[in-house]
Amino acid sequence: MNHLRNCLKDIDPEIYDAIQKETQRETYGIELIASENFVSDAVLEAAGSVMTNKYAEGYPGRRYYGGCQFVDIAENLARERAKQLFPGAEHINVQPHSGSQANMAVYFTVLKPGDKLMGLNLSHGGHLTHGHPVNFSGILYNVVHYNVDRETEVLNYDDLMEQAKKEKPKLIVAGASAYPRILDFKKFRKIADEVGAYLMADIAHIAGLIAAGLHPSPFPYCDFVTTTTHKTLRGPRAGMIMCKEKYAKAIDKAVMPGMQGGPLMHIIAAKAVAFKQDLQPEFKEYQKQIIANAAAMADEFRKLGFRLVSGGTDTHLMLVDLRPFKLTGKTVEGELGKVDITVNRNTIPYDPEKPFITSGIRIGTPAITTRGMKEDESRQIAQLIHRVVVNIGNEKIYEDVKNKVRELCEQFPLYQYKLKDEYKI
Ligand code: DSN
Repeated sequence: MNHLRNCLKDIDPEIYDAIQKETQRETYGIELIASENFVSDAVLEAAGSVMTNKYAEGYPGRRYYGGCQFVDIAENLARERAKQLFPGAEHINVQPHSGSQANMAVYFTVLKPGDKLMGLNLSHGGHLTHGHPVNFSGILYNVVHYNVDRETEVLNYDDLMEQAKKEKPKLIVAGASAYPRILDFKKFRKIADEVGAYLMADIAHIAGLIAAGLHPSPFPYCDFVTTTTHKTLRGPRAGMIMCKEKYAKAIDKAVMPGMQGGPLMHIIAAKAVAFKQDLQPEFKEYQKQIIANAAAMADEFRKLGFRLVSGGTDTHLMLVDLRPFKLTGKTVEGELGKVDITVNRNTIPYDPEKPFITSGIRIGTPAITTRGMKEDESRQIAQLIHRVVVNIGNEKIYEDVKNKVRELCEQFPLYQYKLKDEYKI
């Protein structure tokens, strides 16, 4: 970036070193965390720009600070492009700092403390902000959780209807962070209508698939749709709210001044850049490849003797049950880390293990697909994971797997030019 003087190394060598080592980790490792991705250079440039300096409380054209004429351009572009990406959205607010805050703003708009919220249990694939007792959502609201079916491990919409009729929630949250199957927003709407509830979709994980038309759209069924921008959308780490026009004013007020002060204008600029890239025809091909890679990897896992929650995946992620190998998520996460494969441990539905241990790992393909990997590499990765799983503690095998990981990463390079010579390995 030519407006920067590359002075970090001199001013703060410790942070410089940590950033280079993170670059090294991303460059030479296989990233399978389903909620992560790698942003483009253009997104990174906007996120690291001088727009970080600007206060802009308010909205474009109606700010509480002077000098907002250029950040207004960024926010207007982010909103317009998001609208093109999600044409069903009547109103968009691009200011939430994160997905959690996007959810918070919706809750603040329609719920009062003590009101009833119905969301998917965290241990069945939901999210902390869907009512977990240690999260603000569980503390402020009267939460009822729904679960996946014990046999099929997918949502049973008839059961959900019965539960909603009994509980009469004011808001139903349709969304997940570890659910490998399609969400049926139309059925959620029917349930919400039956009990007079608001319906919010949290599409943080699947936003890219939806934008590409590869997952059923939550529009027009949902009153509110929240998302993060850094997962399948491949933008900066942040959030966004989409809603029906009739809630526009209330949502904007809930975000600012209700919940946030100054928006992060450098991140909003980076969102605009990401959305521009998401509107290109290649983005749809990218999303298709994410799904194809997940399907190939899931198929390979099954052949290798793993059990997949719900039997497989329709999306970018899968939940791998490790009990057939008598291993826990914690162990496998740690051992895969030793060979530079990054995953996260995850509870599986009705998990007998504690959430810190878990019986499963969650695996997603957005990041390896960004590197250009395809079905063949996805199958190879499943085989590498299997080799570790059946050879726990075997240093020789680990060394071999680590070399193979390195070879794969070199075939599909990432960030080489950002890695300074002394950090190349
Ligand atoms: N924590 C994120 C995830 O990993 O899925 C969800 O926001």
